Amino acid sequence: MTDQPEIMIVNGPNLNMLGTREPHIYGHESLADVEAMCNERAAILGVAIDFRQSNFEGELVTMIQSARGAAAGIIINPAGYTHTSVAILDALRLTELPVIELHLSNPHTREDFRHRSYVSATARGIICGFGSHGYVLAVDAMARVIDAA
Ligand code: DHK
Repeated sequence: MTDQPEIMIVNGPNLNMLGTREPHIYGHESLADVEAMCNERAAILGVAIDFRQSNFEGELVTMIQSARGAAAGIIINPAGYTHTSVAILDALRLTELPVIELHLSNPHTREDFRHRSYVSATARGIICGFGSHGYVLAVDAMARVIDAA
C-alpha cells in the first residue's frame, strides 16, 4: 500500500519480445530492463508504477479501464494497435486521465501505415524515437503533468 500517485504504463503486442525483436529498431533492452528503468526513475520522483503488457486488444482495453479512479495517469506504448485500435482510444478516453503516447522508434520515419495513430487524438503528449530512454522521459513528463515532480 502506498499513498504515492500511481502511473500505469501499458505495453501492447510484441513488446514482451523486446531485446530480441528487431533490436536494430527497438533496442537491446528487455521489457524487464525497461520496467526497472521506470521504477528507478519513479523512486526518485516519488511516484509508483503499475507496469503492464498484453498481446491482446481486449485485455489492453480492460487494463486501461481499470486505471479509471485508480491511477493518476497512463503512459501507453500501444505498439501495433497504435495504428488500428478505436477500442483502445475509447478506453483511454473513458478513464478521463492524462495520457502520454510512447514509441521506442519514430513511426514517422517508417512505413506509411505507421504514420497514423488513433491514440494521438487523446494524448496529452507524444514521445517517440528515443528507444528505451523514452520510457524514462515519459515518467518524468507524467510526474509533471500530475504535479508529483
Ligand atoms: C512498436 C511497435 O510494435 C510498432 O507496431 C509501432 C512501436 C511502433 C514502437 O516504436 O515502440 O509501429
